Amino acid sequence: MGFQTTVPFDDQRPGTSGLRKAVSVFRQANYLENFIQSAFDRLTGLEGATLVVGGDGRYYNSAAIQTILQMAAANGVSRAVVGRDGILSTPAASNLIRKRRALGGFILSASHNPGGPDGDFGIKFNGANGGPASEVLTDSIYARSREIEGYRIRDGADINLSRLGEIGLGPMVVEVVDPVADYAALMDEIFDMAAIRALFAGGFRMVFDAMHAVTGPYAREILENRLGAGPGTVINGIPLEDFGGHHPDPNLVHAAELVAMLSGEGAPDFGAASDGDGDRNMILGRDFYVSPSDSLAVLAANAHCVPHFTGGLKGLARSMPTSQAADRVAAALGIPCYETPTGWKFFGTLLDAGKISLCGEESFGTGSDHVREKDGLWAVLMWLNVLAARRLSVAELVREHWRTCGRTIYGRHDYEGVATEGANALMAELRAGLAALPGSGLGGRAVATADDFSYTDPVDGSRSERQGVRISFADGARIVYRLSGTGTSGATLRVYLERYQPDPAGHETAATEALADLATLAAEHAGIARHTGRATPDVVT
Ligand code: G16
Repeated sequence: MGFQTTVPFDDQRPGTSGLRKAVSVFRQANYLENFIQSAFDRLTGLEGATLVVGGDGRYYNSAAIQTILQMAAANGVSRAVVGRDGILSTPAASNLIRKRRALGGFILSASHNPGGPDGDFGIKFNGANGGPASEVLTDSIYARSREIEGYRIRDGADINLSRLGEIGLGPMVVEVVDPVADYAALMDEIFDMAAIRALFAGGFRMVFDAMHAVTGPYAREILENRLGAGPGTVINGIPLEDFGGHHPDPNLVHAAELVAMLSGEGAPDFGAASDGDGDRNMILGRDFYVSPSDSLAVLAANAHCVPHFTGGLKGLARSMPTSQAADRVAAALGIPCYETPTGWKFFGTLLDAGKISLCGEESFGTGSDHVREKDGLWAVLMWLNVLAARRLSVAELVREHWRTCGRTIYGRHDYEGVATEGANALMAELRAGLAALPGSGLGGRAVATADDFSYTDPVDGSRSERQGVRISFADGARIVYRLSGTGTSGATLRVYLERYQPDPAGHETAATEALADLATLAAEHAGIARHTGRATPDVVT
């Protein structure tokens, strides 16, 4: 055992989803150790506890895990459960924490951000419920990281993480487990696997793009081996340290290969993709894109087809910038719909308290009470189970939904890597102008309400302020502005646009066209070009 001195770091404040930085930042002397020891210092019950450790396999994953294990052993942890080769998707890690009644776990990933030596790395601590740590805990870890003077570490050789089984590491046992087994077993419990198998046996074809990220082995086992989807269903299925040089981000821009495969005559019936750590999802039908907001609404409306939900849904939740399509389903079902700040942790308290069964975000995240993270493959299986029960195509199912609940047309414009000063000035100006908006007109539209979203958690009473500027119009349209919490260079401005069409039949316009006026209005109102020097967004989804 050794005690090493360290230096406080002032840049270890976690963002929306843990600490995310360039690999070069993480590789500075003592940087990772500083964060891990700060977490250990702030956790209660560490002595004798079980910890889960794993990540998405990106560059620096293995080296970081070896350090964490030596530090865990030196800090009194009695068992570390690690995925083989250091691999665990984020939802699989959440499941393992819950199943093993662990104190929590470290999940190593920068999610959908690019990887490799010049890419990003990240780490977050998830607690005993399997979900991201509360803001109170992450703030306290951050505070500790600014005063810490040393860390405890064992001085030992790296251990072999490729062989399943138990290995002693000083006083601690390291248990290397199959990363897929427990997760696949959980999926078997939730879904009508026989119905999905019958769907594939009947000739239904799909493509799943694992984007050379963590879900490849999970998707092969579940879709190809267990459900009988044909070999080759999973593309880009081998996890690579640099994701093949791509952004492992399942959206229309970064999953362009999949989008092309799903278009035109002879295309498969269904397409899906997941991200770096396996918690995001994108859903496509033949020549048809399902926005994440619509996906949540359609799944909620059809959840009764899935064995896990036959007892009905307790409630729904969506992040504030996610469209209000889910609210309309909740109203029709007579159940509550909660609006939370961006960040999966806000769903955790609602799920733990049994207030909601399904939740989702516009940022390609959908999930339920089965774990405490969003879950990409689970969302794909939800769709497959619903399609198997309803025997409709993806497009037919969504259009049926629009006929019943109306169509909430949705789009997001991202301005990436803009100067932080300009982005902050833009938000400050928007905030300063909020009070004058309600009751006035903006671009010929009557403004109903305008505010900077704040949230009081209905379970633990915690308060989150300044979560994004939202302007709601009398006709149901909405513009939301917020700065991303997951970027690693400069600031990313996100502008979220939505319009409601109660009766879309016969005039189904493409979302970009239907939202064009609102997009211009949003850009002008915020002075985006003036503050950022950008005339157009980098990514439109
Ligand atoms: C993370 C959080 C999500 C959140 C997203 C927002 O996703 O887990 O709950 O919606 O960030 O990102 P931003 O702040 O950039 O809009 P992930 O998949 O990156 O872990």
